[in-house]
Parts: sequence; structure tokens; C-alpha cells
Amino acid sequence: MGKNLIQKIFKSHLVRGRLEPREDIAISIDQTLTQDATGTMAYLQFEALGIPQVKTRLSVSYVDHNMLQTGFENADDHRFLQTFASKYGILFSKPGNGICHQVHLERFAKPGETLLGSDSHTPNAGAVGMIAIGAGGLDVAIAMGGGPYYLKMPEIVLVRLKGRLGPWVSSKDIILDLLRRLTVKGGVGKIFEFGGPGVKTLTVPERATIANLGAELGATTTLFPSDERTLEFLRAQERERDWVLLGPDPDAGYDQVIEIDLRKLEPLIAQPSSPDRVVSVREVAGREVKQVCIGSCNNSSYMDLMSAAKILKGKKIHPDVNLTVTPGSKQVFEMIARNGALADLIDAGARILESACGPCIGMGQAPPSDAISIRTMNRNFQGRSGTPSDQVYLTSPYVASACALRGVITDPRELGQKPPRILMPKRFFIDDSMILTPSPDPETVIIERGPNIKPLPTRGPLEDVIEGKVLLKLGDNITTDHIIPAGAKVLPLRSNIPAISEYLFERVDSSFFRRAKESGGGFVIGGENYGQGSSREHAALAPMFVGIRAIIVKSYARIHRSNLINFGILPLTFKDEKEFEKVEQGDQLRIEKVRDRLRANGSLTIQNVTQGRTFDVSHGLNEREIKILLAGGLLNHTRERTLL
Ligand code: MIC
Ligand code: SF4
Repeated sequence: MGKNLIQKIFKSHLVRGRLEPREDIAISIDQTLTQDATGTMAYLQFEALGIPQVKTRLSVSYVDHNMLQTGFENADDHRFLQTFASKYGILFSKPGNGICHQVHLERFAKPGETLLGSDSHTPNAGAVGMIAIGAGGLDVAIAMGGGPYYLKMPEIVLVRLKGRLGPWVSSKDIILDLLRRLTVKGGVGKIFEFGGPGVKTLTVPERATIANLGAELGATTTLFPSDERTLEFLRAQERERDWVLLGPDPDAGYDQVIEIDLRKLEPLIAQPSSPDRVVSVREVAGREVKQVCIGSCNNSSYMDLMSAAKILKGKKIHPDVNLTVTPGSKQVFEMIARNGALADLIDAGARILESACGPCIGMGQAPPSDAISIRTMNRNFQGRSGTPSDQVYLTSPYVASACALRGVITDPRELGQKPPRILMPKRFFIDDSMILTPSPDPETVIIERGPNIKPLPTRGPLEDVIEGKVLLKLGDNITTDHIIPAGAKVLPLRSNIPAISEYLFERVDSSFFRRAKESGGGFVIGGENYGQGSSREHAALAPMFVGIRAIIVKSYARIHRSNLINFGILPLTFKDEKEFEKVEQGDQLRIEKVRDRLRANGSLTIQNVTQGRTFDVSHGLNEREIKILLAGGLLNHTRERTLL
């Protein structure tokens, strides 16, 4: 049988293992990216490895999340990142140059290569046939040091597209349809490879919307073939030399095949507060809208913003609506400024924001209480916008623009307008002056560390007896936004673990931090898909810092499980899910002979001291993961071996 595209790229990068589903494999990494909110930790960890220069072909450090400078913290972090990049051989994309995924796609993503990024939407670069995976900062630090990336070989799902999208239907609707069918945990342990005759009808920016939102399925990554459309995009970015023709063999096999007939899709929308609560726009039409936000790494390309500008041109938005527009990059911003589309948006009443994550991560623009906010983004977890009672819906720029005009949820087909037809420009506006190259004299560069940059917290080897209270019992689909919130108040503390830890589980139970401190740590219990969403390793670092030694749940999201292991927290799962019902918050739990049992690769038995009973948990750890845990985390483990 022939090979699919994923097998081909994995094969050319395979360092360890066999390419069979669920086998442990390691792949070499060509490129890395970081953003500021995860980057400071990733670079502190890289520094702790003691390697003088990055060993990747290309590493880029972006600043796009922590852009609101209401105090010294974010500005300090930016200086740290800029000087660090200069010293260690990393390109530095200055604040204002754009959102990491948008800029990386425009300027660096390369068919057939591998990219590891400390942000869960790194798969965005899969739009040009690159294997792009989101990971914790420490995994990215190791990759920058030349180490491979370890993962379980995922199952490969072919999403076969046929037909062509109808008027007012966009590529966002393709991925929203998949989310509706598969849910936010439907992609865990899987990679989605897009194929079929419908693929060639989609431009690279349209493909990027799909690859980006694949992260919300829990997928390891999503990718497209590199074809004529890829060439068209790379040529317009003056990067024709990066193009290669790449696709599956005609007789390639897949673990699963899903078919989508593009002609049958209609405008879709995800309701609050999960990206899989998808319905057709028709079903929720008429609900009053108070805010519309167009932007984020999901829909802020030149073509997205041109579509919005075309729909709004010569009209005014509804008086009750606040519309924000965020161009995804300096390139997009400058192009819409030069061709007049920016003026059309301003004229219609839009508030124009700088090129950054902005409202997507609650960095400003929190909506009014209980109000509906329509966003072209990828996450609508409760409170992520900055307003605890938010009602955030996710949809395409077409639908968002229609809602801004009417002030109610509107199917754009009701506008009575002709749908905008935006063509891929022959040449994008190219100016890389805000991407700084590293110093030719790294020894002379002094890294600037303002008071916001606190040393990396560490821990010793894993204890042999773990005992403590169940500090919190949670349900299914707990996101990393629940564990460590983002937003304008908390994000600036990303380089300061003692300070950020005070916000641990704040959205779920504001007494958590105090109780964890009083008890000197303990356990957390959860349901399915624990830790979905962001790659932020602070959701593992902060629990480690307050003394959480084990988490017991029904199942984990991929990146978060790796982060827990990387910081020495046992990621356990219930053997019998009925036990989940029995264990109570406040129960005293104890695990004995942890080190021996892990070494013997056996399962662990938990004593519920309060209830006077025991239950078994599995760990599903491979040999390497066990060694990492015994050492008390990946940094300790790597240092012990002094080689990667
Ligand atoms: C997000 O969309 O949640 C973020 C903020 O981009 C995160 C990274 C972070 O928490 O810094 C992600 O997606 O990984
Ligand atoms: Fe930034 Fe939002 Fe994209 Fe995360 S999802 S990288 S916060 S724009």
C-alpha cells in the first residue's frame, strides 16, 4: 500500500520508533516558534540546558499575546525576549509585526518540514503541507537544543472534500461541521489529512482556518497537500523556492475516512461556551448582538479582512454593536491600509486594533455582562473574553459582518448583497523589517531581565509516598483556561510562577490556592479530556509549584498530559470510571511505593484514607515518561543524562 502524506513527512524525520498507530516515536524538528506568553518560560528552560546557540534550521520568537502595557511587566518580557533571541540565534518578530501563526504562514512555513510551536494553534502552518505541532515550552526548548520531539504515533484520518463551497459559505464552516460531528475530544490521538477533489478549491488562507481550528478537535495536527494553490500562495509571498509538490500516493491507506460534500454546507456558528456547540446560523438567527470581533489567528488574513470590508463598504454598523477588527499581521494591515479597505472599515464604524491576539485572549475588549459577542476566533470557553458571564459565538467573517450590520445574529444570505469575491493577490506586500536577525556577536549581547522575570521553579525527584487531600473535583472538558486563566490581569505574570500560581483554578473555585497552600499540595480529580485547549505549561508548572503531585481523571488532552509529565506531576486515569463517582472532594488519598511500582511499570493503587477503601489507577506511561517522572520532570531528566 502507498503512503499518505503524514507517513511520508514522518518517515523523512523519524528518529525513533515505528510508524504504527499508538507506537512511541520521535521526530526531528526543523523549525520552532514561540510566542511571548509561553516564550519567556521556554527560553528560561532553554537557558537551563546550557546550549550556546539554537540548533534548528529556523527558530522564531514572536510577541503577540501580552501587548497591553498597563505596567512594566509585559514590556520587561518583550526586552527579555528580544535580547535572548539576539544572543541565541533566534529571529525576533517585534510587537506589531503580527500574530505568530499568521506571520509564520506568510513568511516561514515550508511544505515537507516539521515545526514545533509553544502554542496550540501551531498546526495553522499545516495549510502548506508542513507537519506543525503545538507543544509545551519545555518540549520546544529541547527541540531548539537539537533534541527530537516524542509522541505517540497518531491515527491518520483522511477528510475527503468534494464539490465546492456555495455562496456565503466559508472554510470556517468546513471545520465547524467537523467539530459538530466529532466534538472537542473527537480528534485526540489523531491527525487529520485533507484530500479529495474539493481541496483544490480552497486557497492557503482558507486551508489555514481549518488547520488552525483542528486544534479544537484535540487533534495532534491537521495538514493539507502542497499543490498548485500552495505554489500560488508561496509565489505571492516571494517564496516560490520553498515550494515542493507533496501529496499522498494514489493508493495511500488511512485509519479512517470522513467525507464532506462542500455543496451541502451552510453558514454555521458555535454557541457558547464550547467550539463544538455548532448549529446553523439560521437556527439562532435574531438573537441580539452587542459585540462583533473580527480577527485572531483563525480569521485575520488579507482575504478575511477584505471580505469584511467589502460587506461593510458604504454602510454603517448597528448602533448597539461594537465592532473590532484586528489585522493578523503587519502585512495584512499595510495592504488594507494601502488599498483603502481600512478606510471602508473605519467608515462603517469599526474599532481598529493592533495586529495581536487581543480580544481572543481577553487582552482588552471584554464584552458587556451577559451580552452576545460574535467572534471569528477559535475558542469561546466561558470567561476567556474577560467577562465571566460572556456569551461568545464563533463564526466566519461573512456571518460576523452580517451580524455587525443588523445587530442580531444574521445569516449573511439574508443580506440581499452579492457575496464578496476576493482573489488571492499576485504579490503580497512584503517587508520583513520587523523581524530582527540575531546578533553576529552573541557573546556581547546582555540579556535584559526586568523584575518580572523570576527564576524557574524546580523540584526534586518523585517522592515514594504521595499523600494529600483531594483539593478539587471537576467534571469533563476542563480547559487550561479553567486551570490558569489568561486575560489582561493574569497574562503579564507568565514569567513569574509564584505570582501566577495565586490564580490557579480561580474561575472554578477562588479558594483553591489558599487551600492548596494550607495543605501543602494534594490531588485534583477530573473527568474526560482534562486540560483541553491551550498549550500553556503554566497549567502544570503552577500546580507543581503549589505541591500537586498527581491528577486523577477519566482522560487527558494530549499537550496537557505531556506538560504534566514534563513538570513531574503523575497523570493518572481511573481504571474503573465508577470510582470517579465515589471519590469526594476533601478525601485524604495516599499512594505508596510510587517509585517501585512505576519502575516495575505496574498500575498504582490509591488508598482513600477517609473512606477506608482502595481503587486502582492506570498511568499509561512509556519507559521514557517514567524516567522523566522519577527524575521529577524533563529538565532534571535531561540534565541527568547531559544529552538530549
Ligand atoms: C490560546 O489561544 O489559548 C493561547 C493563549 O494562544 C495558548 C497559549 C498560551 O496560553 O499562551 C495556546 O493556544 O496554546
Ligand atoms: Fe493568539 Fe487567540 Fe491565536 Fe491563541 S488562539 S494564538 S490567543 S489569536
